[in-house]
Amino acid sequence: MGEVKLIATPQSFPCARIEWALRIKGVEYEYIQEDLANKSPLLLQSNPVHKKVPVLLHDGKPIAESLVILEYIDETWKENPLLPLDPYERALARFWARFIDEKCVIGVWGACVAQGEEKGKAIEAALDSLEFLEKQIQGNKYFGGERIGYLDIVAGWLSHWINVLEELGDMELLTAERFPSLHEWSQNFIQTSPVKDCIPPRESVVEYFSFGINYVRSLASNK
Ligand SMILES: N[C@@H](CCC(=O)N[C@@H](CS)C(=O)NCC(=O)O)C(=O)O
Repeated sequence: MGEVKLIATPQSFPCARIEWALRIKGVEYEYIQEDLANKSPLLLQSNPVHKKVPVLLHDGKPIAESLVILEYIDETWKENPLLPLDPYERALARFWARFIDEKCVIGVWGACVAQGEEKGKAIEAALDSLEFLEKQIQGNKYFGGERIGYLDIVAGWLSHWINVLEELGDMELLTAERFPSLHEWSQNFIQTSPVKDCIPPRESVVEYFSFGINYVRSLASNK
């Protein structure tokens, strides 16, 4: 199995993705908590390009970017597969994973930080992206079918972190009325094991995001 270490920050959902995957696989790992305000030499050496968490160290070899790490974990530890086995289904899962990060995460974050007349448009854009996920999950318990898979892990931030962004951005996005299937999925997902065992306390996520949101808003208002 080799030595597995995870450089991570508890409030970060890309990092939570990796913890969920390792636990689903039953892989033991050492958690190395990173202080993003004072990045460690280990993080800077392990991810010199982006200087971000998460980084997985497998026998000392670093792998960065949560989607890449998830695929590495799935290929390295075969039990409880995360990606579908069929090549076409795998391609679709990768497509939607990129959609989630490039459209949904960016869209919800954009709506959260937007102010003034930009706000309404930004919220509509985020809702449009979530609409696609609603269609994907309709009729299924999980994106992975009957059990949690790769896409559930990638979309997992919709089960906890989005609520904080809604509160801080003074907006409602993932409501049961507008997105009944996605909302139900998000409630189920967060209650499953091992997901529920690595969810950061809400107040700590509020504090974590508040810093970034205030910073981005201050840049926008100084323009
Ligand atoms: N695309 C990356 C995003 C990672 C990311 O944004 N990490 C944040 C924490 S959630 C970080 O390390 N931020 C530190 C910085 O930007 O300096 C992934 O999926 O791993």
